[in-house]
Amino acid sequence: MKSYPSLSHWGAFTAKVEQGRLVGVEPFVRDPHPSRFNEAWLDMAASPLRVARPVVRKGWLAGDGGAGRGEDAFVAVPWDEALDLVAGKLRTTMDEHGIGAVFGGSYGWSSAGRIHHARTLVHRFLGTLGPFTSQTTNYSFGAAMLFLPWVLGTHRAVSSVQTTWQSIARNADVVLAFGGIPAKNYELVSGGVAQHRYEDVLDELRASDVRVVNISPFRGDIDGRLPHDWIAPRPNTDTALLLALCHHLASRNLHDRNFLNRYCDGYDEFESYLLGVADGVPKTAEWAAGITGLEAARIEQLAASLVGRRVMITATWSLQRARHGEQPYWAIITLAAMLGQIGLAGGGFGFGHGSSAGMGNPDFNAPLFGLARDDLKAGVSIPVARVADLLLNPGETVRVSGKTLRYPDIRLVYWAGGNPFHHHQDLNRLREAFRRPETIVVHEQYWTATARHADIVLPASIPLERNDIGGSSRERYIFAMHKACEPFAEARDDYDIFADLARRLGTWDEFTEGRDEADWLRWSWQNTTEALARRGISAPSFDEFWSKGHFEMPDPEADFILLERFRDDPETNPLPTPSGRIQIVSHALRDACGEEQPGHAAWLDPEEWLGSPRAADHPLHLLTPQPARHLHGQLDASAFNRAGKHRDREYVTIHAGDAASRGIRQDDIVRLFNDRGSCLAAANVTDTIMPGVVALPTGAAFDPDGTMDRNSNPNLLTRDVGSSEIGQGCSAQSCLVEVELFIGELPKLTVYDPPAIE
Ligand SMILES: Nc1nc2c(c(=O)[nH]1)N[C@H]1C(S)=C(S)[C@@H](COP(=O)(O)OP(=O)(O)OC[C@H]3O[C@@H](n4cnc5c(=O)[nH]c(N)nc54)[C@H](O)[C@@H]3O)O[C@H]1N2
Ligand SMILES: Nc1nc2c(c(=O)[nH]1)N[C@H]1C(S)=C(S)[C@@H](COP(=O)(O)OP(=O)(O)OC[C@H]3O[C@@H](n4cnc5c(=O)[nH]c(N)nc54)[C@H](O)[C@@H]3O)O[C@H]1N2
Ligand SMILES: [Mo]
Repeated sequence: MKSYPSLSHWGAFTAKVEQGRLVGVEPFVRDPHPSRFNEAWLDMAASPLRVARPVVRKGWLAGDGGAGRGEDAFVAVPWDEALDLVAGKLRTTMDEHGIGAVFGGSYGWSSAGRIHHARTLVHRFLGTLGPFTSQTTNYSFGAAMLFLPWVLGTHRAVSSVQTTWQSIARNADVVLAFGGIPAKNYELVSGGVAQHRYEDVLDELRASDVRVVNISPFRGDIDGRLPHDWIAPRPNTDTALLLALCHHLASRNLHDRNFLNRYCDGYDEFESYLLGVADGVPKTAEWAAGITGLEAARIEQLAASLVGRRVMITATWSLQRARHGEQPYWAIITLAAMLGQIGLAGGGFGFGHGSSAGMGNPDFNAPLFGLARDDLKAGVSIPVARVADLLLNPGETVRVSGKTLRYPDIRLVYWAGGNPFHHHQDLNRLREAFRRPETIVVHEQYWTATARHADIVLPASIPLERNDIGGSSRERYIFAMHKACEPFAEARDDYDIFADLARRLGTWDEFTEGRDEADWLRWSWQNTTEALARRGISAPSFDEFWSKGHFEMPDPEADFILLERFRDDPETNPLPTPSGRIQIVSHALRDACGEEQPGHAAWLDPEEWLGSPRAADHPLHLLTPQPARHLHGQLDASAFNRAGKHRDREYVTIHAGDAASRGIRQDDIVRLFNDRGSCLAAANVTDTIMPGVVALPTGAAFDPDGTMDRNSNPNLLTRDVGSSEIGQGCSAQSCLVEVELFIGELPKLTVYDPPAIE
């Protein structure tokens, strides 16, 4: 038996290989609480769902214009023929319509390894051909990414290092955790968890006696082992609750005027909205009660409990994956500013504690290098979540954070390392959008729904089948990833596929820079070594690193606290905003981002929520949290994940009262539906979710039958609309549905078998 170090987003491990086959997976010895997801490799490495050879859709060969996508059979073709077809189609598309007609945004998580990171490689390859159409921001925190620069000057408060848990535990009196601190999210981090620390975070908070408040529709968003209070506002109404907390402070003159004067801009204008001077509606606890469904007294109590205390306000990213998802974040910044503790240990705010492993870790800032090339600029770049709009509306415009983008006419779509039929909202609409282009090319390891909707599918290797270097800047270790097995069937590395295509298209030199995998590994480590040297940290030689399998980052000297330097000296370290301070009010945003934006944190109707007229027909608010037993659409088919399902359907969590009134009992199969579509799930009846709210995690593979999904993919139901003109982020969490008992024979799933290949 041979052993090879490797890495997934959910953790580092040693692959045990016998006669070329993976037979065991041992977690990284320095990971105190390894993820069980690793087990899934045992059946996923050589799963029947692996794409085995290049295939082309029959209808595409017959020139059906895309009509049969998602339904046709495929024909297997030799690699050379497949590459000729792809290169030929790229060439004719460029000749006839220009490279802007090629869409290569290719959003998705790809691999933990940085050299073989598929999405980076798509961009690098298409970039050698010219300014192709791409995607910016992300599904995770896209709304915040474009919003925060208006208020803080950059999006680092959501995209970069967060105030450490250690400093919060030591210094905070109260943690208000919007969206909680869900254990499941700590299973992984983009780039790979080195050490799962959720238990440590719980221990630190428990030991320090800090009062933790879970503000979320779901009690389980904080592990029961950490004593905490639970406050459950209706989904998408956090802004109203936050405004009422602000109102409590302002109306009693308990806000920190010194902080607001010295560090913020525009408070007085915001206050006139808050007190109702501007619109005649004071944002009182009574007012917020009508929106959030909480009792006014409870809101007053919560507000009073913050006064004179050191308060840390955290929010998960889910709050902003919603219609007007920018507003709760602005309201949090505003409340934190009124409390006056931004930049102090144990105070202020954080966006992402609770959303993935590594959040709140010490600032390791591990330097990792992949094959991105900034000199190969993309052309038009749309916010990721506007993908269906792009394909459906060529020539139309969209407003994004004060700019106008025109959607190019897309003829060819290229995807590698992502699964839009997992990640996008309103999949019936996406299906229609995916019928528009002339050609869709996908590299995949597995027969995902996206691969099934493509014209040419090229089989890609998995990390165990290639050498790489991986890690997350947030984690303590950088990892060597050794090739443990030969590629499955005819699978190839994305890098080699692109190199061969580049050769056909005359850009091989530019794409490869003359390097192969071995050269890139050394190049990457050399960059890491130099970056570390600039910080006075010495790294071992490549060979030493490679044979040891990991490199340990030293502990940073100080605890990271968000905006500490600004707090210490705002004159020397101003924020890159118009005022140099925190924009409690932004006239620039108001003027740039459409009529509905008042230019400060405000309650804006999210349209699909429990207080809207639409709730008459679809009275339940559907949340679509990240799945507890896998990563997005990945590992869905694994035995490990399927053991957590019931009759091969995902569980939907529903309140006992809502279940009883619909005649639904534990484990019953139910149908979730609205005007956009429907899917099936198994009922998990509980009182840990608030009445009126149901939660169906993402990730079940889309198995369409007309407009319904035989499986449990919640994106049949979610709404495909931008968060607002500010962020144009995804609004997955603003969605109303009805749930009913499913009667009849459970349809047979087809998506866990490969499609027909001739
Ligand atoms: N309703 C709803 N929808 C959501 C969300 C939500 O909260 N609610 N969350 C959103 C969020 S935050 C995210 S990040 C997205 C995630 O969306 P995605 O990142 O698109 O989801 P994954 O399933 O991780 O897709 C990655 C795909 O890349 C493939 N892959 C991995 N490695 C390689 C490789 O080396 N080469 C190639 N060619 N392929 C590879 C995998 O097999 C997998 O199919 O989903 C979003 N969708
Ligand atoms: N196990 C596992 N972990 C993951 C992932 C995975 O696929 N699997 N994906 C990773 C990725 S890509 C990302 S971006 C992060 C996402 O991280 P998050 O966005 O934090 O994850 P979610 O599970 O969508 O949301 C967290 C909780 O927010 C609550 N919530 C939803 N809407 C509201 C609301 O309106 N108000 C309040 N107060 N609470 C609300 C829900 O109850 C939910 O459980 O997770 C990462 N972690
Ligand atoms: Mo994400």
